[in-house]
Amino acid sequence: MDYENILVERPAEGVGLVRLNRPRAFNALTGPLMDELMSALESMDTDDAIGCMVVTGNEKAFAAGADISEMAQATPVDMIDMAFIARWERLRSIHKPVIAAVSGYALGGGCELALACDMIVASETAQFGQPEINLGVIPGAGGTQRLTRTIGKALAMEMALNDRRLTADEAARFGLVNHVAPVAEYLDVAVKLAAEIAARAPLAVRLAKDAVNMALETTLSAGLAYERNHFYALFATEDQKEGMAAFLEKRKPAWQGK
Ligand code: DAK
Repeated sequence: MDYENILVERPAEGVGLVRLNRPRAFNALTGPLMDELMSALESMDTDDAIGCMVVTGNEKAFAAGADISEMAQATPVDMIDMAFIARWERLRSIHKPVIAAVSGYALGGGCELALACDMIVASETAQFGQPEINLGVIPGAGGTQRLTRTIGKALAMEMALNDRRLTADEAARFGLVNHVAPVAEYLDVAVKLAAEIAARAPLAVRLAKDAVNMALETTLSAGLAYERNHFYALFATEDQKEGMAAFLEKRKPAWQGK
């Protein structure tokens, strides 16, 4: 498929990579760019050759937020008609893991896009922020909710109310980021992590992602029951039989995704 705002690659076995590609606007997330990103991820999600996806920008910017010129004159009805919300919600329906590889600016919707991914690998220059307050609005794609759940109320308040930015090291310290690497290496680190996950039992990976995400949605009792049901369900798979047999026979498992 031809895309105008993203680049799609297969940098390693089992890994699909999407590069946001509007460098002159710091990858500001226009509607067409978001549509292309979601279409690319959805097509990778149903591609048996791919087990994990990476979304990245360039060294200077992951993304500087939603495109302000698209929103400047909008009414509330325009925002709803633009299918703004639906576009972003599509990310929540992706079953395979998505890793954000972030360098430079991850601001506003850019920060929220990274937060909506399953893991974040950051370069040393990454900068996470919710500067919407400077525009007379607030985060609208999960910033107040996902940040608060991840880094806690105190810092989330400061980010949303006073444009406090987090460096990569701070983001790692507060649990927002999985790994920090030099600019020259962060994408390789993300792709290596994705390749490792892609080589694992696909159905177990999918259910593990789903169960971890459920922890953000529900009570502990309901979450434990949800986890247990996923655990039981995996005993209906060939991969569970193979994984346990391989352990007992002291060999490497050969996953089928069945
Ligand atoms: N939108 C549009 N253009 C942008 C942009 C953005 N977010 N960020 C940068 N650009 C453009 C600039 O307009 C400029 O364009 P030209 O003038 O060259 O045509 C070009 O990129 C270079 O920017 P600067 O000249 O400003 O470069 P600097 O190095 O001085 O500064 C910067 C770089 C990234 C620090 C600065 O551009 C900046 O602060 N950008 C805005 C960051 C921001 O406020 N982001 C939050 C936007 S609001 C929702 C979904 C999503 C959202 C809300 C709801 N729903 C599902 C409901 C998201 C909202 C947002 O993200």
